[in-house]
Amino acid sequence: MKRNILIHPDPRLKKVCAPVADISDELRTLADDMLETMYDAPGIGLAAPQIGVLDRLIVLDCIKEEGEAPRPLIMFNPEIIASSEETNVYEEGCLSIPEQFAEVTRPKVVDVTWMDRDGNQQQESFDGLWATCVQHEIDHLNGKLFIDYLKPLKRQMITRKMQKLKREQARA
Ligand code: GNR
Ligand code: NI
Repeated sequence: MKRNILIHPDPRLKKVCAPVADISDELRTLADDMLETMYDAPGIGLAAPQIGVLDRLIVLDCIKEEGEAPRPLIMFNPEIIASSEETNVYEEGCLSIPEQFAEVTRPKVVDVTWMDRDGNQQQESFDGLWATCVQHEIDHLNGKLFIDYLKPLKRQMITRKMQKLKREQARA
């Protein structure tokens, strides 16, 4: 089932999310709904707080090449255990901040641990767009948005645009 994506500013997007204890059918359904919502958007990642659920759960699939097999990843309690000194700059966007883009600098390579859909512990090193995306998603679990990396004036400009968008949506 497709879920509604919250638009910034929303207090739920500023919360630190709670770790998941063990994986229930309810949580598996939630993860599947998040993947469906992400692919439909379309986006390359989605964090549970973006649909109003304050659990430490993210999904991602950064394969963008036409014809390449999809690689949906579901991560419960993802943790960055190592980050490279080398950084990368990406033009980031966010489904909770539609049509706004800005360059963000982040570590180029990150090692991440998480629990998968079957409750198995996983670890992998991510590079390039995958590394940017997984960091962007884990930030969401800590109440952080990509605009928090921007200069206050630019952040404020984007927030005002989003407030206007939400007012217009409420009237529609
Ligand atoms: O779809 C998305 N694209 C994207 C592009 C560059 C850096 C990060 C992202 S994540 C974003 C989806 C989203 O908002 N996830 O939280
Ligand atoms: Ni986002």
